[in-house]
Amino acid sequence: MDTEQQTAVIIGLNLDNEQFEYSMTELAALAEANNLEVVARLVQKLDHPDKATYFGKGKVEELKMTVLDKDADMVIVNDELSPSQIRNLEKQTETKIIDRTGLILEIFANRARTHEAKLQVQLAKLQYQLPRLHTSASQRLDQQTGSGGGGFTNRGSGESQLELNRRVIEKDISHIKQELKDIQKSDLTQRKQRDGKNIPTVALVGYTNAGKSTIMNQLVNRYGENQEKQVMVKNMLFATLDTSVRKLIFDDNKTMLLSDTVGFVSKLPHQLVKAFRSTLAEAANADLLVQVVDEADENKELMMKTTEQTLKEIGVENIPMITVFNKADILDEPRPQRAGDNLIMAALEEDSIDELVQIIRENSYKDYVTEEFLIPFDKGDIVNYLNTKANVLSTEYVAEGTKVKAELTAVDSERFKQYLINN
Ligand SMILES: Nc1nc2c(ncn2[C@@H]2O[C@H](COP(=O)(O)OP(=O)(O)OP(=O)(O)O)[C@@H](O)[C@H]2O)c(=O)[nH]1
Ligand SMILES: [Mg+2]
Repeated sequence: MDTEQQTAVIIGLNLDNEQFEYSMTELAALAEANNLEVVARLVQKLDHPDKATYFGKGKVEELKMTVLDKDADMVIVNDELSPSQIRNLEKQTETKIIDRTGLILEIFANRARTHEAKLQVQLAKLQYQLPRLHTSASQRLDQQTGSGGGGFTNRGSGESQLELNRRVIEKDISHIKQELKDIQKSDLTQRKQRDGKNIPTVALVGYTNAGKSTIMNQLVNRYGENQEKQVMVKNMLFATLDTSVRKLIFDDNKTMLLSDTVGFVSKLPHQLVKAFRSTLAEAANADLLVQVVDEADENKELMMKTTEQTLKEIGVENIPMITVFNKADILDEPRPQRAGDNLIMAALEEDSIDELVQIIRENSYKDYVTEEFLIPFDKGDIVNYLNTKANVLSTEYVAEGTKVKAELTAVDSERFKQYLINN
C-alpha cells in the first residue's frame, strides 16, 4: 500500500468549450479516483493549443512555479497530448506530465479484476504507448509493457532500440488481440444460446457512479434466478469494468436477462472504447436500454449527452431507451414519479423499484399474447412447460384433456398452435 499520497497539479486549456468547467471538475475526480491529491488547478484560455507545449509560454512558466511552490509530484493535463508535447512540457517544467487519457488508463488498469478486463486495459495501454515511444536510442522499453513478448534477440543487428521496442509492443498487441478473440468467441456462443431462448435482454447504461450496479442488485435481490449473485457497488468512478448478466424471473414466469455495464465519462479515451467494444456489445445486443442518470449531479445534462455520444461511438443505435433519474432522494424530490417511459427514482427505495420494473416490463413483453389451449392428457410435458415458462391464468380438467389459459410469447404460442382452442 502507498505510504504517502502523491500530489498533482491539474491544468486545462479552455478553447471556449461549454463543457470546460465540468471537464476540469471531472479531471479532479479522476485524479482522486487514482488516489492522487490535487494541490492546485490552472487554466488557460486560448484559440488554439500551442503546437510544441500545448499551453502558451507564460502559462508553462506559471506551471513550473506552481509545481515548485506546491512541491507537486506530477502535472495532469485535461486533454490527450501529442508525445512531443508531453516531452517538451516535461523538459520545461522538470516534472512528470500525465494526460487525461493516461490517467484514465491508469484507473482502469488498477480496477480491472477479470482476465478479460485486464487484457482489454492492457491492449488499450499498449496502443496508447506505441506512438509515444521515445526516439532516443538509449531509451529502454518500460517493464510494464510486459506479458511475455519477444525479447531482444536482434540486438546488435543494426536496428535501433526504438525499432526493437516498437516490435515488442506490436507483438504483444497481436498476442492480446488473439487471446481476446478466443475469449469473446466463447462469449458469443453463450450469447447465441441465450438469444435462441428468446428472452428479452435489458442493459443498464450510463455515466460512472450513477447507480447502475445498485439498481442491478435491487432487481437481482427480488427477482434474480440466483439472489446471491450481487455485483459490486461503490462510491467511486469506474467501480464496474466488466459486464455482468443476470437472469430475472418475475412472479408470472416472465423472464429477462439484465446486464450491468461499464460506466462512461467525458472524453473516454478512444483506445479504451475500442478495447471495451466487445464487453459493451452486451448493450449493443439489448432489446431495451435503461439509461441511469444521477439526478443529483448538476452536470447531468452533459452526462446524458456524453452517454448518448459514447453509445453511438460503440455502434449502439436505434435501441429503445428509457431514462431513469436516480438518486432523487438526495434532492428530496417526489418519487417515484413517472413521465411517459421516464422515471424519477431512488434505487434503494422499494416503490421506486416497483415502478421501474413496471416500465421495463411494459417495454419488454409487448409480443406476449393470451391464448387458451386444450392439451391431451398424454402431453403432460406441455402443461409442465406452460406452468414454468408462461403466465398461467387458469387451468381446468375436462374429458379431453387439460384446458390452460395462459399469457405467453408469440413464439411459444406458435409452437403449441395445434392445441389452440379457436374461440
Ligand atoms: N443517495 C443515493 N445513493 C445512491 C443511489 N443509487 C446509488 N447510490 C450510490 O451511488 C454510488 C455509486 O453506485 P453504483 O451502483 O456503484 O454506480 P454505477 O453506476 O454502477 O457506477 P460504475 O460502476 O462506476 O459505472 C454508491 O455509493 C451507491 O450507494 C440512490 O438512489 N440514492
Ligand atoms: Mg457499477
